[in-house]
Amino acid sequence: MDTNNASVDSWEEVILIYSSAMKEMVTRLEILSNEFQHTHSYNPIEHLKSRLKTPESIVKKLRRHGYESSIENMVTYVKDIAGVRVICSFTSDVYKIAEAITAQSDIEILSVKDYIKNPKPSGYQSYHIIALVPVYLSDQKIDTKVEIQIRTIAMDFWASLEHKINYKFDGNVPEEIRNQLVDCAGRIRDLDDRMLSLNEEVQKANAPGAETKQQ
Ligand code: 0O2
Repeated sequence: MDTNNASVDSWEEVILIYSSAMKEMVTRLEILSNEFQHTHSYNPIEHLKSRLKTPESIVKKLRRHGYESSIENMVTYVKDIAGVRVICSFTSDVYKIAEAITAQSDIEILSVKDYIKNPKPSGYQSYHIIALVPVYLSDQKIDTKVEIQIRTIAMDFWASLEHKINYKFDGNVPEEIRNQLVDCAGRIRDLDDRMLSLNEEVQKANAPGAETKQQ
């Protein structure tokens, strides 16, 4: 990244804007979470994490895609400078949250990648949205990109271990371990499906009038 004074100033400004967009998205998700809890006595969000991409990681990504390190390139080509991760209990919750965020009229959805329906060859499963969130400054509105990754606890468990393994092997994970990870991802999918069915059965059994119907 350029380090002359003018650039450092705009770097700080850029980070302020991304950090504001990230906070805004977290607040929107917290509101949804509270509303679900209040209205349905049920919360589809287990927890939320947010992070700003480090300068090193931004530079690495730009290099990987063949771009020079500049603020302009970073704003144009790095779509996950501001990232929010939403961890849900069940796969159905992932889609509920995605739908609720997508429906917000002042958010523009730039792209959606459904790695749950179409997992990556690595086995990675998650639902990704790149959204433009309006950030209101004193004299202007800046639409800012935020990446939202939504997945289940089990998918997150897999992704975090796979990330650590990749880091340990510097990206060159031996084939045997890669195959095991793909196998684990399949088991996680089965587990998520079973947990969802189990939860639906319990919901049905506890629904008003269920006992009389069963008798
Ligand atoms: P980090 O360190 O998490 O920020 P892009 O590379 O973003 O320009 P791409 O590859 O189409 O374009 O984006 P994609 O597939 O939506 O992936 C974006 C992010 O998803 C990654 O960001 C990871 O966080 C996560 N991800 C994607 N594939 C995998 C995977 O196979 N395993 C794990 N553990 N995470 C994955 P970064 O910047 O690559 O990494």
